[in-house]
This record gives sequence, structure tokens and C-alpha cells, in this order.
Amino acid sequence: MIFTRRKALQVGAAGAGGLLLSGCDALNDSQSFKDGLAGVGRLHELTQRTIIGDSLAREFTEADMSPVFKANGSLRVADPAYRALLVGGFAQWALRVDGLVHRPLALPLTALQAMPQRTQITRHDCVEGWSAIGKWQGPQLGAILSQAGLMPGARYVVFHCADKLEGKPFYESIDLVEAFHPQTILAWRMNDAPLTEPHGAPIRLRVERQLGYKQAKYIMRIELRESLAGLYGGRGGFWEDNRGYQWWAGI
Ligand SMILES: Nc1nc2c(c(=O)[nH]1)N[C@H]1C(S)=C(S)[C@@H](COP(=O)(O)O)O[C@H]1N2
Ligand SMILES: [Mo]
Repeated sequence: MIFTRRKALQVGAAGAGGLLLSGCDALNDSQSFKDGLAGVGRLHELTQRTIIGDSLAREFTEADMSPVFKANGSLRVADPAYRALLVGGFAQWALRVDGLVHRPLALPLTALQAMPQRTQITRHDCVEGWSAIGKWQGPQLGAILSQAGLMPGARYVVFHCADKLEGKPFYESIDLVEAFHPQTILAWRMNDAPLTEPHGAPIRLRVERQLGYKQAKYIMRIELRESLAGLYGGRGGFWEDNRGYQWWAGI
């Protein structure tokens, strides 16, 4: 088991670049990670990572794109500060990147748009039983994290969103292997047009090897953390805390 676990992580780390190898070795040795191994979700994660490694999610062609892409979860953000930014075309908005980074960032939309862009046509799978194929464009999350410079303790990337569901702030999180995956982008463009409010304006995460509920919309702030403990319900996301969905949502 230990051997498999170590091997699984090394496969994942290799895909994310040598940079992550030391981080993942440290993750291997951390007590909270060992504790988490007891969970079914973690077993699924490790089994799957051993098999899929750093593989890419399938990409489709323009002809495959769904004529209608359903919007789900929050479709509108009530927060007055968000509404003012939306009215202003997000010209006053900036993405904050903070926590365990050497250089906290505040990146305007124009800065994200000026970075090298990735475009991908992928299938979104929601656990509620629907899928849709859409086209997404934006900078790679890894490039943004590299700009901020991760401190050695950074293990998780947390997305703080502008919306609330059931009165609770929406958030999600992924680990560094998913964060540095080439298909993990902060999309500001969907189907050749700027993101609309129902789909997460001004930016939303696309982490293509994961289920729909990990694709955080309305991202205001990205926080690098050593642990998910002590953050809201401690399970790493709104759905994980409130619906019992597994943190590892690999497809
Ligand atoms: N901020 C935020 N992100 C979110 C949600 C949400 O309610 N709020 N719902 C999630 C779920 S369950 C799904 S299936 C997708 C839906 O994305 P879409 O509205 O673009 O289809 O967003 C995910 N990201
Ligand atoms: Mo979903």
C-alpha cells in the first residue's frame, strides 16, 4: 500500500514538473495525508492516479460542442460588491492570489487576458446527471502560481468565490498536481464569448479531469494553503462540506 501510494504520487508529480516532486514527497510523509488515506475517496484517487498519471482529458472538436450548455448551482451572485463589478465590466476587479506565496498578486482581467492562453473543448460532467461539451479559454493556473511563487508549505489551491449557497460562501480546492496540469485554466471565455454571469464571470476554473462541482465559478481570490483543516467545514469545498461529495472528484 505504501509503495503504491508513493508510486502514484510520483507519477502525478512527474506530470506536474520536477518542481512538485519535493512537495509531494513531503505530502507523503505528512500525518494528515496518512490519516486521509483511510477514506474511500483517497483510495479512489490513488488508484486512479496510478492508472491515469499525467494524462490529458479528452478534447473534442467544434462540431461536438453542445448547442445548449446548462448552467447549474449559483446562476446569479447577490453580493452588492460583485454586482457593481459586473456592471462595470469587471474593469475594477482583480484576482487576488495570496496565502503561502512569495509574491501576493492582484491581477486585473486584462492581465489574465494578456498571458499566454489555452483553448480547449471538453466535456463537463455534473453528478446531477447531465453533461455538456464547451469551449474554454484562459491562462494556465500553473503560470499564475509560478508568478506568485509557492512557498514550500503550499499543498492546496483554494478558490474563494463571490456567491453563497444556503447562506454559506462557496469555495473549492484542488492539489498542486491538478493545479499544474496543462488543462487546468482560469477561463474568462466560453464558446468564443466572455463568460456570462450564470457560467461564472469574470473567471471560473476548468480542471478538466474532475467532475462539474470542482469547476469553481466567480473566483475572487486564490489562496495557497498547507491544509484544508480549519477552513469552513474542513473538507475542501462547499459540496464536500454540505453534501458529502468526495474531495477527489476525478472522472
Ligand atoms: N461558485 C460556484 N461554482 C460552481 C457552482 C456554484 O454553485 N458556485 N456549482 C458547481 C456545479 S455543481 C457545476 S455542475 C458547475 C456548473 O457550471 P455551469 O453553470 O457553467 O454549467 O459549476 C460548479 N461551480
Ligand atoms: Mo454539478
